[in-house]
Amino acid sequence: LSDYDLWLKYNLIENSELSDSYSKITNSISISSESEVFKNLKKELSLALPKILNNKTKFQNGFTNETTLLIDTFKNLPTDLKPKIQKSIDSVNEEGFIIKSIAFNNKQLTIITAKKEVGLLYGTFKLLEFMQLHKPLTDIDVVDSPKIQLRMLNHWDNLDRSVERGYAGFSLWNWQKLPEHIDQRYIDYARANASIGINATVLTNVNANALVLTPMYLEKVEALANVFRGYGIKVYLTARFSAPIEIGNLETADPLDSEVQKWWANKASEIYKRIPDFGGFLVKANSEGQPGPQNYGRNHVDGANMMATALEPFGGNVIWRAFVYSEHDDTDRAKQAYDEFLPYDGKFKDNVVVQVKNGPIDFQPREPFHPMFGALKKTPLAMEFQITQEYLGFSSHLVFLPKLFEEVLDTDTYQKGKGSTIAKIIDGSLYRNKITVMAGVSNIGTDINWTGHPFAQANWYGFGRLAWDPYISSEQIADEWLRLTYNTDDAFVEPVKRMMLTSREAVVNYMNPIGLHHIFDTGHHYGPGPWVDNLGRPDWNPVYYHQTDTEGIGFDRTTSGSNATEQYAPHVQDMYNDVTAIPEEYLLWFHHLPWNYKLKNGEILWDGIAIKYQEGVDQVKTMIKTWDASKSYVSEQEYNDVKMLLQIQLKEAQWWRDACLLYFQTFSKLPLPDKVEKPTHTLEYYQSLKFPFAPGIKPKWD
Ligand code: BDP
Repeated sequence: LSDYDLWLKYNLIENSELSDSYSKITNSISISSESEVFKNLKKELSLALPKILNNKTKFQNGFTNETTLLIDTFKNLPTDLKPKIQKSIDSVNEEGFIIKSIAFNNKQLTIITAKKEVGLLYGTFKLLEFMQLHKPLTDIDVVDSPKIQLRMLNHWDNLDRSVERGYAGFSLWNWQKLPEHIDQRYIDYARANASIGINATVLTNVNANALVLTPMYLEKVEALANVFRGYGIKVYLTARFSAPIEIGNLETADPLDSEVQKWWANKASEIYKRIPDFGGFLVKANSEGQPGPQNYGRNHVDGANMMATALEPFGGNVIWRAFVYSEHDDTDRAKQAYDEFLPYDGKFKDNVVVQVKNGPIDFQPREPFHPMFGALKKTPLAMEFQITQEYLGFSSHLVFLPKLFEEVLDTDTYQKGKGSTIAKIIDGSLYRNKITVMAGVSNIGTDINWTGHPFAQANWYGFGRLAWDPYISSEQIADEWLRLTYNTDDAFVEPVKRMMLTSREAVVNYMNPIGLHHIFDTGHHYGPGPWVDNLGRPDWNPVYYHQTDTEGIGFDRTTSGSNATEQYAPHVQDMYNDVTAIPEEYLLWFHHLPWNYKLKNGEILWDGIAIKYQEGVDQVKTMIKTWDASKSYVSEQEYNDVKMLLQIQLKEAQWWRDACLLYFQTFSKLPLPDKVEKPTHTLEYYQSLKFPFAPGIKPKWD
């Protein structure tokens, strides 16, 4: 099944001229080392080239041939070749690479070189990518480096192999068969990640189980780390704050207790004995019931720095999450993380990074950016995106997320004047922070196609590309992914690319238009539940977020309301506070407005909301048409798979539209505009819908 191969299809090139020119470049390959990384890049070439070019490749050490592909680290290149590359090599970082055609001693060389071996792996994948994209290679000159140091997947995988918010089957990690059995999946997972530059993986759920830190599991983690190392990927684990009690027999997990500190130091040293390049810990503390330093009257700095001290001798990092909101705090949930963390700016140790979700609530189809970005100037902040579609239709809906990621990364925080974009904060160029991280909550599982929806592969791919370079466009990503995955024919790529690029706005329109948010049904977060008002905490209820009444709709977060706007830079505050200046896509996030408020296009708010819901449905209908027209470019199975999923998406877009509009209408008491299709059921019907089963719910222990 080709779905399994992701974007590494290595389809045969039919154009013989192109194929011949590639063959000339690659039919003799010089490789000098037998290290793990070299073995892996050689394996990749041996797999890919015969498929792409339908011929055999010869590996040797040296370049006797007229044309040779020479793959070696810079320090191992022939001395008289080095000056030709010196300038380029000086300009790349430790993981960067160079691909260059050079005439040398009457031979034509194509050189892949780098400071470190991992760069050679990235360079090799790039060369193969260029071939699959049919780009010319004869005069190639590529100089490339990742702009972010840690390009990381966060798996929310439990030890029982269920995946929190996972919609693509079970966890890849087969703890029962590890360490002895190395599933081919682990290797293919590592290949896929390396091909897009992902270099770190957190194997376990942020709602952590301390057991993973016991020797029995560490042995298994070590086996995975041994596979991933050869692909440049470091392993991280989530650390449950109360582990010293649960698996260490201590009575406390107080970070200022010397026994606790010793326990973590010993644990770190035990882990590093097994995994010398272990990355460190990702920690969710004092959030949604997880234990943390506050249980002992301490704060985030006490907790994070204690773990950082334990990891420091080995070069490990603590990634401390900022996703906190307290049950004892009734301030607007959107404000709480900023309030809690701002006083700690500059107080964390050098090996601590604070990981912040892109928006202040929780991975909604659209949120304004998290106010912590740019506000903490002395603490490195990691971006946390969610690749798995918890609030975006799981793996049934086609939503191209790089469009969302790009919107966030391009946003200007104005925290250091105009041009203080989130991309510049994340890549460290704005505040010169030492550690830079972009994390994505993985959407991968045991499904044959890895991600449930075939197009969700593009979200994994796109996340990796943006973590490498947060400035590339979502359009470029869609274009490349389609060519690598399906077909290089422009007649296929252009319309399907447009379909992908509109899919994110479609989901916003049919779920949460004009700044609405968190109106999802309880627990599973799948369908609409704007009426839900009976959950334990006010800020778990949709009615808290849309604040609808007979007068109007929306959450007033301006100076007259919760004043969440004060957490942004003055320019952004002014824009968000001013109902005429705020981009309308954030309107109801920040403003409570009357039903007859006039939108920029002249529609009244009620009509505008209804028309957006309809537009979302219509966009899905267009997606279906586009896919139908693409039938001849993909296999029958690929065609049918996506076609069926799009039908689900249409049905559910209509469900969202009808359920939300019928509910809001009980307040607005206004008729639906003509353009909007009439609901097929009553509000009571939508309110009565129950899910017998939805995957990915939180585990029982928290
Ligand atoms: C929310 C999820 C929950 C996670 C939590 C987190 O609903 O399952 O545990 O975020 O990020 O989005 O910690």
